[in-house]
Amino acid sequence: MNEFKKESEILLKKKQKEKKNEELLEEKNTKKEGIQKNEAQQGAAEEQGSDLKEKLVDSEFSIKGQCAINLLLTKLDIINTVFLMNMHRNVIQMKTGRLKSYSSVCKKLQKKGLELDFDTAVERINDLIGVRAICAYVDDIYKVSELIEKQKDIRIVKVKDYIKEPKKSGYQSLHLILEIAIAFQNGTQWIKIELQLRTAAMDYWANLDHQLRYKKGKKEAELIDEELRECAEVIGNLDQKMLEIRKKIDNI
Ligand code: 0O2
Repeated sequence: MNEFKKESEILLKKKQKEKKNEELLEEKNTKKEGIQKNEAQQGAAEEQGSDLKEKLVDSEFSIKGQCAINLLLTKLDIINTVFLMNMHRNVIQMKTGRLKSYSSVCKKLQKKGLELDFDTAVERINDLIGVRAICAYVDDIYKVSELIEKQKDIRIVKVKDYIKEPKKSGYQSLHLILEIAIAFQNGTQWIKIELQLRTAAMDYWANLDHQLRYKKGKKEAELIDEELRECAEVIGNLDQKMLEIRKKIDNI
């Protein structure tokens, strides 16, 4: 009897193991199918947007976009130099510019439920052309923004102050959606460009959050999301504290 019980237990364990393996295999295949489906959808969408690619990449638009980036970067350089002369410190610690990649444009249009065409992209996406400047302190962000707003060859389209009102994710930055005048072959052209201004601490946070955004939808990501929200609050408080200390030092 005991012998029989032992054999039944072994058989039961074997069956359980086989079932678990089958479940694992099924889960793996479903995941693979999901990835393949997403890739196929993305591929089809990008195919549909071939006119978009032609006009966006290596095009007149990208040349003008690069000019707008260079011009704004130079303006930021000048602003920093003026502050350096007056305050003896670098207000802008780092700056970069980029043209949004074709696949990011497709993803953003799809996310907004828009047609994959060039005119829609130019009209509805603010950051096709973008510059990011990292400032030392929160008040520096507003000083730089004030000087940018005063420039005669810059028009302010929209200001999004995610420092005063952080996003639900915890994201903090000041976004200026601008139009900048470029002297081109047949006269002046106004090019839309987004300037993101943030502190080094906000940038540190945003870079990590950006990595997580590619993993959204997974269970672990939700928990990390919450942790990141908490960190954003700590970073906001830290930026304020650092600013208070700097002001005290300025007054010595
Ligand atoms: P990527 O890959 O960084 O370029 P709207 O202008 O209102 O129609 P949009 O463009 O989503 O919609 O505006 P929003 O929310 O101001 O975001 C513009 C950009 O700010 C984003 O571009 C990001 O670069 C950055 N951003 C906004 N929210 C977050 C956030 O929660 N976390 C991080 N890390 N960055 C954020 P993209 O194209 O979404 O992304």
